[in-house]
Amino acid sequence: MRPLFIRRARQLVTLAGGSAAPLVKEKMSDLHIIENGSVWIENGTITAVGSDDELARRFADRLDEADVIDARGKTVTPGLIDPHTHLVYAGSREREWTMRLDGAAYMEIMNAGGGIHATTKATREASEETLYEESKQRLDQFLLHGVTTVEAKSGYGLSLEHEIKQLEAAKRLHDTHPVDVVSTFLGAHAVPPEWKHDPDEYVRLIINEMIPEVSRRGLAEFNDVFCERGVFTPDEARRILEAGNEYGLTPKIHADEIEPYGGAELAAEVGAISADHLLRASDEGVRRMAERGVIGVLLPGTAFFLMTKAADARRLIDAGVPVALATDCNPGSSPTVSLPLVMSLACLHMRMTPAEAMAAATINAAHAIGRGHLVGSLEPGKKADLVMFNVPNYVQIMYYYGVNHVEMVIKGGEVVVKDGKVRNETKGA
Ligand code: IZC
Ligand code: ZN
Repeated sequence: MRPLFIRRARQLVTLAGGSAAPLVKEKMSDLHIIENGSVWIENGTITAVGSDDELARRFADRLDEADVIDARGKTVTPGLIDPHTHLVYAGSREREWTMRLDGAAYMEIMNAGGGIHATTKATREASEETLYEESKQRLDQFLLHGVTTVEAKSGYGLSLEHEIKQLEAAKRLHDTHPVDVVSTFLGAHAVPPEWKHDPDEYVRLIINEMIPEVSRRGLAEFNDVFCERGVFTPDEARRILEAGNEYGLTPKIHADEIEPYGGAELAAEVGAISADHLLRASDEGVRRMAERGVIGVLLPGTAFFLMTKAADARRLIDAGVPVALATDCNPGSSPTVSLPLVMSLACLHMRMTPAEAMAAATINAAHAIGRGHLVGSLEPGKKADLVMFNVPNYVQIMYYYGVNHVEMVIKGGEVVVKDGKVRNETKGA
C-alpha cells in the first residue's frame, strides 16, 4: 500500500491531546488547528501530522512513493463519530410524525402501540437480509456526511431471537461496510406487547437469557436501557445494567429525556461510560456524572424533531461533564444521519461553540464508545479516518447549516467517498 500524503489543508483540525481522556470545560475549545497542515499516512495509520513545510522536509526522500491529495482551501478533520444511533431497523414512521405535528405526544403514540412498538413489529417481520439492506442505505448516508464510526443499538427485536438478528445485521454491516459499527444491546428499549401483562418477567428475561447470550456470542460491547417513566424504572435499569456489567457489557443509559427520573445519578452509580439525552437531569446527577467522568451524549436533533427545548449543554460543560454529540438516528424521534446538522443545532439550540461541537462530535464521541485511543483525532498512531470539507474553516461546516460540505472521506487510509459518492464498499478491499 502506497503512503498517502494529504497536503496543505487550509485548516487541519487535529483535536490532538485528548486520546487518554475526553476533553472537558475549556479544553473542549482547543482544537489544535494547524494552518496549511498536512498528514502522512502509512498502512491505514497516521504516522505524522504537521505543517506542510515540516512534513515535506521530513519525507523529502519519499515524496515519489506517496499518493498525494491536495487539500488547499479545504478543512480537514478527524472522521466524525456518532456515539448514539438506532441504525438497524425496518420501516419508517412518517405517519406518526404527522400525528405529532397535529399535537400527539411521542409517549402517547408509544403507549397506544405505535412508536417503538411499530418499528419492533416491522423489524421482527424483516429478514436479516432486509434489515441489512435497509440499514446499509443509512450507513452509506452517514459516510457521505463524514461519519466514519457509528454506535448502533439493538432494541427493535425485544426477544432473544430478534435482538440477535438485529445485532447480527449490525455485525455484518461492520464487517462489510467502510464505516465501523460499534454495537450496543438495548433489550430494555420497551416492554414488548407479549410481556405487557408481566413486565418484570421481561426484565428477568433480559437479565437471565438475553444478556448472557449476547455476551457469549460477542455481539455487543455496551448495554443500554431506556430509563423513563412508563418504560423502565431506575430500579429496573440498575438491575439490567449491573447484570450487563457482570457479562462484560459496559453500561450506557437513555437518561432524563422526558422527565427528571434519576438517570444521571444512576449512570454515575453503575459506572456508565455515557448517559444520553439529559434534558431534565438534576443538578446533583450532573455533579455526580462530572465526578465519575460519565460522558454526556447530547442529542439536539431529537429535541428539534420532538419540538422540545434541547438539553442545557452549558450547565453540563461548566460542571465538568465531558460532552459528546450524536444524531440518535431512529425512525421515531430523530430520522437523520446528518451529524454536521446536529452540530449546527448544538450551537443554535444549546449554545455550544462551534469548537465545542467539533470536539463533541470527534474525540469526545470516540470516548463515549470506548474508541478514544484509536480514532477521534489526527495524531501519529491513530487510525487514518479523515474528512475533507469543501469550506475554508471548520466554523463554516456548521454555519452553512443543512448543507453537506463533505468532499472526501478517508477511512483507514483509503479514499471511501469521493465526489459525493461512496467508492469502496468492501472493507479491506
Ligand atoms: O424508535 O422511537 N427514544 N427510543 C427512545 C427511541 C426514541 C427510538 C424510537
Ligand atoms: Zn436513543
